[in-house]
Amino acid sequence: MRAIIIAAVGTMFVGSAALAADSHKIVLEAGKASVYNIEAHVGDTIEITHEDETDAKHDLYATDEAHTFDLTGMQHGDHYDFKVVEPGTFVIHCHAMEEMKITVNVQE
Ligand SMILES: [Cu+2]
Repeated sequence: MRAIIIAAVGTMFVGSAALAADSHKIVLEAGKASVYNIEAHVGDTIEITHEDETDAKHDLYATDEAHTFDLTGMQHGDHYDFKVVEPGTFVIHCHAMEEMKITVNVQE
């Protein structure tokens, strides 16, 4: 699974490179996410890190047209970074936990 995540990161970084871009961390820990709302700008990076040592599964995915990924099988220690490339709002869901929804609001 780790190799698949790294390969996906490679393609996601072909987005626009904005100056002074921020990064926003989502840490998966103790059965939950560290944030459920992210305010970002185009060119910012979202960094998802799996640090959960419980049995909770975090198979995060997003189906937004401009921000699509599926991290099914993510394991402790894995991480996935991607750039937000389009303005708008999308939600990162978790296949394993219906209540886990992280809203990302992207402005120009
Ligand atoms: Cu989860």
